[in-house]
Amino acid sequence: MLSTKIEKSLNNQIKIEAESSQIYLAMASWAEVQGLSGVATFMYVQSDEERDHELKLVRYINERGGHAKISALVAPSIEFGSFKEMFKTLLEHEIFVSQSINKLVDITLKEKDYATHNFLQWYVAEQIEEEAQARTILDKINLIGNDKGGLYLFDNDIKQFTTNKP
Ligand code: OFO
Repeated sequence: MLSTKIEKSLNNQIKIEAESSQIYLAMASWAEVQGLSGVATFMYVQSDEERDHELKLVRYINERGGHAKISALVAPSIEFGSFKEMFKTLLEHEIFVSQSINKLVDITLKEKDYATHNFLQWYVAEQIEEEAQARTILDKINLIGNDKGGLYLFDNDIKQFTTNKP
């Protein structure tokens, strides 16, 4: 059985994962309109993954006798300036999510909820991977600079990030 505090904190994380999915969907749509089809494909996959993270939490809360509550979401931005700025925003958002997961882990220890602590380890590992991926992509973008040919290749290459995932 989940304590009220843990249930509330996990429900808050559901909202964060759902908002992440919406943010990446908005990025996918923006990239598609810009003609960056590879970036759009990547972002559509990221959006789906965040929805999976949300569902995993919903199922866990209900399985442990709590009630996963689906709430209203903050609307994402619909313009992202340049694709470099968009990936910077993505990295900053992933860092924010990692901090939120860390706080959750901390609460589970204070509440002595070792089952939820164990459940959250998957999210800890996922955040390490997602932050590292965002940094790798930003490094590549910095290498390209303003080179149009480089951008074309980047847009093509980024699809591999979606197919190389375990
Ligand atoms: Fe939900 O994995 Fe990143 O944000």
